[in-house]
Amino acid sequence: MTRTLRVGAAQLGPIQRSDDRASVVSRLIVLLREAADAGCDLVAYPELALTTFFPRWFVDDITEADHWYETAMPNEHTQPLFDEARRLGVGFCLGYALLDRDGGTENRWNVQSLVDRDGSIVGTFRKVHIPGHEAHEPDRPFQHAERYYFEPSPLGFGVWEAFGGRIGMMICNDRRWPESYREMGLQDVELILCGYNTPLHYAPDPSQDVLQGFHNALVAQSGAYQNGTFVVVVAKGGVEEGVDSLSDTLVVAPSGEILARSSTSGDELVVADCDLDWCRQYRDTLFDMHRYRRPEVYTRLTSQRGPQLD
Ligand code: ING
Repeated sequence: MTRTLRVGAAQLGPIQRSDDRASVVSRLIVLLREAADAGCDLVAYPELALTTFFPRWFVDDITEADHWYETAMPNEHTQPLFDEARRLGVGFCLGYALLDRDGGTENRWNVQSLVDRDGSIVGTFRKVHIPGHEAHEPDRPFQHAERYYFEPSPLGFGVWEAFGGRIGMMICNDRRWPESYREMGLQDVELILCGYNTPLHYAPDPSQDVLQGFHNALVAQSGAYQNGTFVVVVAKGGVEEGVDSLSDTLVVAPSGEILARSSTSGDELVVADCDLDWCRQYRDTLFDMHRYRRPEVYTRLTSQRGPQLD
Protein backbone atom coordinates (compact mmCIF):
# COMPACT_ATOMS: atom_id res chain seq x y z
CA MET A 1 0.00 0.00 0.00
CA THR A 2 1.82 3.15 -1.14
CA ARG A 3 1.29 6.49 0.52
CA THR A 4 0.62 8.37 -2.70
CA LEU A 5 -0.73 11.92 -2.39
CA ARG A 6 -2.21 13.52 -5.48
CA VAL A 7 -1.13 17.14 -5.12
CA GLY A 8 -2.64 20.05 -7.04
CA ALA A 9 -0.37 23.09 -7.29
CA ALA A 10 -2.88 25.89 -7.91
CA GLN A 11 -0.98 28.65 -9.67
CA LEU A 12 -2.64 32.06 -9.79
CA GLY A 13 -2.36 34.72 -12.44
CA PRO A 14 -2.31 38.36 -11.37
CA ILE A 15 -4.51 39.75 -8.60
CA GLN A 16 -4.98 43.41 -9.38
CA ARG A 17 -5.43 46.06 -6.71
CA SER A 18 -9.10 46.40 -7.60
CA ASP A 19 -9.81 42.64 -7.42
CA ASP A 20 -11.82 42.17 -4.23
CA ARG A 21 -11.45 39.11 -2.02
CA ALA A 22 -14.78 37.67 -3.17
CA SER A 23 -13.59 37.57 -6.78
CA VAL A 24 -10.28 36.03 -5.74
CA VAL A 25 -11.92 33.38 -3.54
CA SER A 26 -14.12 32.47 -6.51
CA ARG A 27 -10.96 31.81 -8.53
CA LEU A 28 -9.55 29.69 -5.68
CA ILE A 29 -12.77 27.64 -5.58
CA VAL A 30 -12.68 27.07 -9.36
CA LEU A 31 -9.16 25.63 -8.96
CA LEU A 32 -10.26 23.60 -5.91
CA ARG A 33 -13.12 22.03 -7.85
CA GLU A 34 -10.81 21.26 -10.79
CA ALA A 35 -8.45 19.61 -8.30
CA ALA A 36 -11.27 17.55 -6.77
CA ASP A 37 -12.33 16.43 -10.26
CA ALA A 38 -8.72 15.38 -10.87
CA GLY A 39 -8.74 13.33 -7.66
CA CYS A 40 -6.38 15.60 -5.72
CA ASP A 41 -5.98 15.12 -1.98
CA LEU A 42 -4.39 18.50 -1.38
CA VAL A 43 -4.22 21.89 -3.16
CA ALA A 44 -1.35 24.35 -2.67
CA TYR A 45 -2.04 28.04 -3.34
CA PRO A 46 0.61 30.79 -3.70
CA GLU A 47 1.97 33.34 -1.25
CA LEU A 48 -0.42 36.25 -0.47
CA ALA A 49 -3.11 34.45 -2.47
CA LEU A 50 -5.98 36.72 -1.39
CA THR A 51 -4.65 40.09 -2.50
CA THR A 52 -2.34 41.82 -4.88
CA PHE A 53 1.33 41.89 -3.79
CA PHE A 54 0.89 45.12 -1.82
CA PRO A 55 4.57 45.46 -0.66
CA ARG A 56 5.21 46.84 -4.17
CA TRP A 57 3.86 50.14 -2.77
CA PHE A 58 5.17 52.07 0.25
CA VAL A 59 2.70 53.91 2.48
CA ASP A 60 4.11 56.14 5.22
CA ASP A 61 1.20 55.36 7.51
CA ILE A 62 1.21 51.56 7.69
CA THR A 63 -2.38 51.51 8.95
CA GLU A 64 -3.33 52.51 5.38
CA ALA A 65 -2.22 48.97 4.46
CA ASP A 66 -4.25 47.24 7.17
CA HIS A 67 -6.96 46.26 4.69
CA TRP A 68 -4.49 44.00 2.84
CA TYR A 69 -4.20 41.80 5.94
CA GLU A 70 -6.54 39.16 7.33
CA THR A 71 -7.26 39.43 11.07
CA ALA A 72 -8.61 35.88 11.41
CA MET A 73 -8.64 32.64 9.41
CA PRO A 74 -11.13 31.53 8.27
CA ASN A 75 -13.07 34.78 7.98
CA GLU A 76 -16.12 36.04 6.13
CA HIS A 77 -14.19 36.21 2.85
CA THR A 78 -12.53 32.79 3.03
CA GLN A 79 -15.29 30.78 4.73
CA PRO A 80 -16.72 29.76 1.31
CA LEU A 81 -13.35 28.24 0.40
CA PHE A 82 -13.15 26.31 3.68
CA ASP A 83 -16.75 25.13 3.27
CA GLU A 84 -16.21 23.95 -0.31
CA ALA A 85 -12.96 22.19 0.63
CA ARG A 86 -14.76 20.32 3.40
CA ARG A 87 -17.64 19.45 1.07
CA LEU A 88 -15.18 18.09 -1.51
CA GLY A 89 -12.93 16.43 1.08
CA VAL A 90 -9.83 18.18 -0.27
CA GLY A 91 -7.19 19.84 1.90
CA PHE A 92 -5.32 23.01 0.97
CA CYS A 93 -2.50 25.35 1.86
CA LEU A 94 -3.20 29.10 1.58
CA GLY A 95 -0.86 32.08 1.71
CA TYR A 96 -2.07 35.40 3.13
CA ALA A 97 -1.02 38.45 5.16
CA LEU A 98 -1.98 38.23 8.84
CA LEU A 99 -2.48 41.23 11.14
CA ASP A 100 -2.43 39.69 14.61
CA ARG A 101 -3.85 42.03 17.25
CA ASP A 102 -3.74 39.93 20.35
CA GLY A 103 -3.92 41.46 23.81
CA GLY A 104 -2.74 44.92 22.92
CA THR A 105 0.25 43.82 20.84
CA GLU A 106 0.18 44.01 17.02
CA ASN A 107 2.17 41.73 14.72
CA ARG A 108 2.21 41.58 10.92
CA TRP A 109 3.14 38.21 9.46
CA ASN A 110 3.37 36.74 5.94
CA VAL A 111 1.80 33.32 6.55
CA GLN A 112 0.62 30.05 5.04
CA SER A 113 -2.07 27.88 6.66
CA LEU A 114 -2.35 24.14 6.05
CA VAL A 115 -6.01 23.04 6.12
CA ASP A 116 -7.12 19.40 6.42
CA ARG A 117 -9.88 17.72 4.41
CA ASP A 118 -12.43 18.53 7.14
CA GLY A 119 -11.65 22.25 6.89
CA SER A 120 -9.70 22.38 10.16
CA ILE A 121 -6.42 24.32 10.26
CA VAL A 122 -3.54 21.88 10.88
CA GLY A 123 -0.93 24.58 11.28
CA THR A 124 0.09 28.08 10.22
CA PHE A 125 3.65 28.92 9.14
CA ARG A 126 5.11 32.43 9.37
CA LYS A 127 7.68 33.47 6.74
CA VAL A 128 11.21 33.31 8.16
CA HIS A 129 13.39 35.04 5.53
CA ILE A 130 11.96 38.49 4.74
CA PRO A 131 13.55 39.96 1.57
CA GLY A 132 13.50 43.45 0.17
CA HIS A 133 13.80 46.65 2.22
CA GLU A 134 12.42 48.44 5.32
CA ALA A 135 12.15 52.02 4.05
CA HIS A 136 10.81 53.71 0.94
CA GLU A 137 13.31 53.47 -1.92
CA PRO A 138 11.85 55.83 -4.55
CA ASP A 139 14.58 55.08 -7.11
CA ARG A 140 13.20 51.54 -7.54
CA PRO A 141 10.72 51.02 -10.44
CA PHE A 142 8.52 49.35 -7.82
CA GLN A 143 8.99 48.72 -4.10
CA HIS A 144 9.65 45.34 -2.49
CA ALA A 145 9.11 46.59 1.06
CA GLU A 146 8.37 43.24 2.73
CA ARG A 147 10.69 44.16 5.62
CA TYR A 148 8.41 47.14 6.31
CA TYR A 149 5.16 45.18 6.14
CA PHE A 150 6.17 41.85 7.73
CA GLU A 151 8.13 40.67 10.74
CA PRO A 152 10.43 37.65 10.46
CA SER A 153 9.05 34.61 12.22
CA PRO A 154 10.69 33.79 15.57
CA LEU A 155 9.36 30.22 15.30
CA GLY A 156 11.39 28.76 12.44
CA PHE A 157 10.17 25.83 10.36
CA GLY A 158 7.68 23.16 11.44
CA VAL A 159 6.55 19.81 10.02
CA TRP A 160 3.01 18.53 10.57
CA GLU A 161 1.55 15.03 10.45
CA ALA A 162 -1.25 15.33 7.90
CA PHE A 163 -2.61 13.64 4.75
CA GLY A 164 -0.81 10.44 5.80
CA GLY A 165 2.62 12.07 5.66
CA ARG A 166 4.89 14.73 7.12
CA ILE A 167 4.12 18.11 5.58
CA GLY A 168 6.29 21.21 5.82
CA MET A 169 5.82 24.80 4.67
CA MET A 170 7.93 27.76 3.59
CA ILE A 171 7.21 30.99 1.74
CA CYS A 172 8.92 32.49 -1.30
CA ASN A 173 12.32 33.84 -0.25
CA ASP A 174 12.61 30.97 2.28
CA ARG A 175 13.11 28.63 -0.71
CA ARG A 176 16.41 30.33 -1.60
CA TRP A 177 18.05 29.46 1.73
CA PRO A 178 19.28 25.87 2.15
CA GLU A 179 18.73 26.09 5.91
CA SER A 180 14.96 26.19 5.27
CA TYR A 181 14.95 22.74 3.67
CA ARG A 182 17.44 21.23 6.12
CA GLU A 183 15.48 22.40 9.17
CA MET A 184 12.52 20.45 7.82
CA GLY A 185 14.68 17.58 6.55
CA LEU A 186 15.86 17.14 10.14
CA GLN A 187 12.18 16.77 11.08
CA ASP A 188 11.77 13.99 8.48
CA VAL A 189 9.64 16.11 6.13
CA GLU A 190 8.24 14.34 3.06
CA LEU A 191 6.43 17.18 1.24
CA ILE A 192 7.27 20.89 1.42
CA LEU A 193 4.64 23.39 0.19
CA CYS A 194 5.93 26.82 -0.84
CA GLY A 195 3.99 29.69 -2.38
CA TYR A 196 5.78 32.61 -4.03
CA ASN A 197 5.42 36.02 -5.65
CA THR A 198 8.67 36.70 -7.51
CA PRO A 199 8.99 39.77 -9.73
CA LEU A 200 11.11 39.05 -12.79
CA HIS A 201 13.03 42.30 -12.24
CA TYR A 202 15.44 42.34 -9.28
CA ALA A 203 16.48 45.98 -8.84
CA PRO A 204 19.67 45.38 -6.77
CA ASP A 205 21.12 43.19 -9.55
CA PRO A 206 19.19 43.17 -12.87
CA SER A 207 21.58 40.54 -14.23
CA GLN A 208 19.49 38.09 -12.21
CA ASP A 209 16.28 38.94 -14.10
CA VAL A 210 16.84 36.44 -16.93
CA LEU A 211 17.82 33.79 -14.38
CA GLN A 212 14.64 33.94 -12.22
CA GLY A 213 13.22 30.73 -13.70
CA PHE A 214 16.57 28.95 -13.48
CA HIS A 215 17.08 30.04 -9.85
CA ASN A 216 13.54 29.03 -8.91
CA ALA A 217 14.09 25.51 -10.26
CA LEU A 218 17.66 25.32 -8.95
CA VAL A 219 16.72 25.91 -5.31
CA ALA A 220 13.59 23.73 -5.38
CA GLN A 221 15.36 20.82 -7.07
CA SER A 222 18.47 21.00 -4.86
CA GLY A 223 16.41 21.41 -1.69
CA ALA A 224 14.29 18.40 -2.63
CA TYR A 225 17.22 16.17 -3.57
CA GLN A 226 19.52 17.13 -0.67
CA ASN A 227 16.75 16.41 1.86
CA GLY A 228 14.98 13.53 0.11
CA THR A 229 11.64 15.33 0.05
CA PHE A 230 8.99 16.43 -2.42
CA VAL A 231 8.94 20.20 -2.95
CA VAL A 232 6.00 22.09 -4.47
CA VAL A 233 6.61 25.74 -5.43
CA VAL A 234 3.46 27.60 -6.49
CA ALA A 235 3.47 30.98 -8.23
CA LYS A 236 1.26 33.98 -8.31
CA GLY A 237 2.60 35.23 -11.64
CA GLY A 238 1.89 37.28 -14.70
CA VAL A 239 1.66 41.07 -14.90
CA GLU A 240 0.20 42.31 -11.63
CA GLU A 241 -0.21 46.13 -11.41
CA GLY A 242 2.41 46.52 -14.11
CA VAL A 243 4.95 44.20 -12.47
CA ASP A 244 5.72 40.99 -14.38
CA SER A 245 6.25 38.05 -12.02
CA LEU A 246 7.58 34.53 -12.44
CA SER A 247 5.05 31.78 -13.13
CA ASP A 248 7.16 28.63 -13.04
CA THR A 249 5.06 26.49 -10.70
CA LEU A 250 6.86 23.17 -10.12
CA VAL A 251 6.35 19.82 -8.41
CA VAL A 252 9.77 18.31 -7.61
CA ALA A 253 10.47 14.71 -6.53
CA PRO A 254 12.99 13.60 -3.85
CA SER A 255 15.26 12.68 -6.78
CA GLY A 256 15.32 16.35 -7.74
CA GLU A 257 13.39 15.60 -10.94
CA ILE A 258 10.59 17.96 -11.99
CA LEU A 259 7.41 15.84 -12.08
CA ALA A 260 5.08 18.60 -13.34
CA ARG A 261 5.19 22.31 -14.17
CA SER A 262 2.87 25.06 -15.27
CA SER A 263 2.76 26.17 -18.90
CA THR A 264 0.87 29.44 -18.54
CA SER A 265 1.17 32.60 -16.46
CA GLY A 266 -2.47 32.49 -15.35
CA ASP A 267 -4.69 30.46 -13.05
CA GLU A 268 -3.56 26.90 -13.72
CA LEU A 269 -3.75 23.64 -11.79
CA VAL A 270 -0.60 21.51 -11.95
CA VAL A 271 -1.26 17.92 -10.78
CA ALA A 272 1.26 15.28 -9.73
CA ASP A 273 1.14 11.99 -7.80
CA CYS A 274 3.63 12.09 -4.93
CA ASP A 275 4.50 8.64 -3.57
CA LEU A 276 5.79 9.72 -0.16
CA ASP A 277 7.73 6.45 0.23
CA TRP A 278 10.00 7.69 -2.57
CA CYS A 279 11.61 9.88 0.10
CA ARG A 280 13.04 6.78 1.82
CA GLN A 281 15.02 5.85 -1.31
CA TYR A 282 17.21 8.89 -0.59
CA ARG A 283 16.88 9.31 3.16
CA ASP A 284 17.75 5.68 3.90
CA THR A 285 20.73 5.59 1.54
CA LEU A 286 22.75 8.49 0.14
CA PHE A 287 21.24 11.01 2.61
CA ASP A 288 21.05 8.81 5.69
CA MET A 289 21.58 11.82 7.98
CA HIS A 290 22.05 9.82 11.18
CA ARG A 291 24.92 7.96 9.48
CA TYR A 292 26.57 10.60 7.30
CA ARG A 293 25.93 14.12 8.61
CA ARG A 294 28.68 15.76 10.70
CA PRO A 295 26.97 18.45 12.86
CA GLU A 296 29.96 18.37 15.20
CA VAL A 297 31.96 20.19 12.54
CA TYR A 298 29.15 22.38 11.15
CA THR A 299 29.74 24.88 13.94
CA ARG A 300 29.27 28.08 11.88
CA LEU A 301 25.80 27.20 10.56
CA THR A 302 24.01 28.53 13.63
CA SER A 303 26.73 30.47 15.45
CA GLN A 304 27.27 33.01 12.62
CA ARG A 305 24.73 35.14 10.72
CA GLY A 306 27.12 36.00 7.89
CA PRO A 307 30.71 35.43 6.83
CA GLN A 308 33.45 36.38 9.27
CA LEU A 309 37.20 35.83 9.12
CA ASP A 310 38.42 33.81 12.06
N1 ING B 1 10.00 37.52 -3.36
C1 ING B 1 11.24 37.33 -3.83
C2 ING B 1 11.82 35.92 -3.78
O1 ING B 1 12.70 35.60 -3.00
C3 ING B 1 12.80 38.64 -4.83
C4 ING B 1 12.27 38.33 -3.47
C5 ING B 1 12.20 39.66 -5.53
C6 ING B 1 13.74 37.81 -5.40
C7 ING B 1 12.60 39.89 -6.85
C8 ING B 1 14.16 38.05 -6.70
C9 ING B 1 13.57 39.07 -7.43
O2 ING B 1 11.40 35.15 -4.62
C10 ING B 1 9.46 37.18 -2.16
N2 ING B 1 8.16 37.50 -2.02
O3 ING B 1 10.12 36.66 -1.26
